[in-house]
Amino acid sequence: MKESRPSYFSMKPRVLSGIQPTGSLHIGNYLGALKNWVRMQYDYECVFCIVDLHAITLYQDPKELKQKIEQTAAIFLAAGIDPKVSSVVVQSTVKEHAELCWLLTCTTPIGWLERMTQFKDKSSKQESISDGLLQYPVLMAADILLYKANAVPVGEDQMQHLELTRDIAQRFNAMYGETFVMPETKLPTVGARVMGLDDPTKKMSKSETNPGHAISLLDEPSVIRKKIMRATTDSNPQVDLETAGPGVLNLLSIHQAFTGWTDEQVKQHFQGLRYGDLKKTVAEAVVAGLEPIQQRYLQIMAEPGYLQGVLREAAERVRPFAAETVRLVKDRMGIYTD
Ligand code: ATP
Ligand code: LTN
Repeated sequence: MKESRPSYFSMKPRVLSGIQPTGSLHIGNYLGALKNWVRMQYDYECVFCIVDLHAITLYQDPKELKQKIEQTAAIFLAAGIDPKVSSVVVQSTVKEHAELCWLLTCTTPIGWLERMTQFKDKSSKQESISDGLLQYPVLMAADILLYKANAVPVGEDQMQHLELTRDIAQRFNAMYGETFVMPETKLPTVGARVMGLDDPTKKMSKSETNPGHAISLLDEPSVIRKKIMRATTDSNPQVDLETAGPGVLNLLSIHQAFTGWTDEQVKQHFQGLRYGDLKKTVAEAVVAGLEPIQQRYLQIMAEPGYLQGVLREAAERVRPFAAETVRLVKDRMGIYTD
C-alpha cells in the first residue's frame, strides 16, 4: 500500500511525548519532560499528548479527571508549548491511539509486559490490578508509533518503556514487513530524575500524597520556599560536593536545571555554603523559574473556550496522519480495510 503524507506534517523529524493528567504537574515533570519539549518544538514536528487513557489504568474520579485534563493542557501551553507549531492533543480524542494499541497487544508477548518495573511497582500497591495497567506500555508504544515519532523526550523513569516500544516495533516489522520507525529516547542533560524533597531516594511523583514531597508548578512562592527549606538533606552542615548525599545533590540539580549554570559555576557558588543558604538560593531560582508559567496559566484559564479550541484543532490536525498509520498497519496484518 502506498503511504501518503497528509499535508500538515512537514518533512521535519517528528517528536511525540505525553503526560498523564493524574494530578498537579510538578517540577520533575517540567525539568524531565516539558522543558525539553519547549526547546525541541521548533526543530521537530511535535505532538504532545495528555494521556487520559493511561491515567485510567488506575482509578480516577470522573469529575476530577475532566478538570485535570484541561489543567494539564493549560500547563503545557503556559510552560511555552506554542499551539501554532505543536499539536497538543488529548489522547482519547484521537481514537487511533486505542485502535493501534489493540493491534499491537496482539504481537506483544505478555512476558515483556510482566517484566516492566513500573508495572511491578504500581501493581504491588493495588489490591486488584486492571488488565489496562499491564497493557500500559503497549498503549504508550501505540502513541509513539502512531505518529512514526523519531524522538521521544521523557524523564529517566520512562527509558524501559521506550526500550520496549522499540522491541514492539522491531517485532512487528519482522513479522509483517518494515512499518514502524525506531524512536530515540531524549533525556535532558540535567533534571532527568528529580527526587522527592521529603525522601531523596524516591522519584518525585504526582501520585505521592505527602505535601512536602513535590513542588507543584502552581505552588505559590511561599509554599515553594517552605517546601525547599524543609527538604531532607544530610547531617553535614554545609555543601561538600565530594561527599554530598542524595538530598543535597537533588537540590543542586534542581537549581542547575532552572538556572542553566555550568558545573563550574555550581562548584564556585555552592562549595562550602551552609545548607540554609543553599536552600534559600534554590528556592529563589525555582520561584523565579515558575513565576512566568503561573502567570500564563492564569491567563489561559481565564479565557473561555480558548483551550478547548486549541485541543479540538490539534486533534483535527493529527487525525489524518494517525488514520493513515492504522490503515497501513491493518493492511500489513491482513485486516479488512475499506
Ligand atoms: P504518576 O505519579 O501519576 O505516575 P508522574 O509524576 O510519574 O506521575 P508522569 O505523567 O508519569 O508523571 O510523567 C510525565 C513525564 O514526566 C515523563 O516524561 C516522565 O519521565 C517525567 N517525569 C516524571 N517524574 C519525573 C521526575 N521525578 N524527574 C524527571 N522526570 C520525571
Ligand atoms: N508513560 C508515560 C506517559 C506517556 C508517554 C507516552 C510518554 C504515555 N504515552 C508516549 C512518552 C511517549 C509516563 O510518563 N508515565
